[in-house]
Amino acid sequence: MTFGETMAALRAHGALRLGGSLGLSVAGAESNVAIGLARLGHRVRWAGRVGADELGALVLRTLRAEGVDTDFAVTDDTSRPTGLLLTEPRLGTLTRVSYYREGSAGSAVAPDDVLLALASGARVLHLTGITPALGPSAAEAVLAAARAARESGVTVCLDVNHRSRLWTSERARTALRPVLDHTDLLIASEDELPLVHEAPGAGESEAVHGVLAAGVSEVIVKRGAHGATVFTADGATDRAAREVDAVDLVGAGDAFVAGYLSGLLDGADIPGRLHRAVTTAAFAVATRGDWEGLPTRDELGLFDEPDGTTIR
Ligand code: KDG
Repeated sequence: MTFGETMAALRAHGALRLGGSLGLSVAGAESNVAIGLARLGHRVRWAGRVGADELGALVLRTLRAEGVDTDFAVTDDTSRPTGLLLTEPRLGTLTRVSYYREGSAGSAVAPDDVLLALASGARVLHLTGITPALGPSAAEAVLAAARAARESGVTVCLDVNHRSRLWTSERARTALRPVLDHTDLLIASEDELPLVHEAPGAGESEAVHGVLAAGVSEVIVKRGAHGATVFTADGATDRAAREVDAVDLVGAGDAFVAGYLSGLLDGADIPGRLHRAVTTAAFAVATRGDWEGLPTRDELGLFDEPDGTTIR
């Protein structure tokens, strides 16, 4: 299960200040992971708050259509709206994101919302470092869920997912530190590692070993086009990325997480989880949208087909 803020997403085809048409979809790191897992055939629940508005209805309808369980999602009965995000492609695969999410329903997610959802059963709880940046009750919800999950033997996965538009590195470090005490799997990109390891100037290996020593059992470092490495007490496992023509990088990290957790839920070993993770990430990179191009289980093998194949 997972929870976080899912927003309406308006996607421009060019510079926003020039106007023109926008495509309406939904976006949220945790729901991207939920959709990725549902497409791969896993049972997955998303909790969180949406506004009592049409965009909230769009979020819930989209998640349900993708096979994600939204039974514990809350429609906020105050005037808080569903959050909004705008994206504009600026230069090749460089995308600019603008948020309209302050005071949103999603940012008001509270411990009770998510503890109920967790109590109905889960093998894995997936959290991101975006949620605690949204406000005090969202930060409490993350910590309470991580603690409750750990106590009941649910595997806790935390993706650092630093959003510098939402908070500073210092605030992120302070909020994530206690969550780390209840985390089994930590996922971070190379530049996010310093956020979870305090020693100033520490290199990657020192940071990873510090996190492992603090009780995290797997540290998964994402290296974008250079693949990923998983560190455990037994050593490191590297995996190259799959080669694709990149068209849209947004959502690639979430796709990676969906693939990794899918492998974990299937009982795959670390190389098997990494293989699935780089495959789902490659689908996200090669297609437009944060989650729209994610593969179903049947489609995972498409990457092994020769270029130019037509499936008839
Ligand atoms: O990882 C992609 C997400 O960034 C996107 O879907 C929106 O959750 C989002 C965020 O907060 O940026």
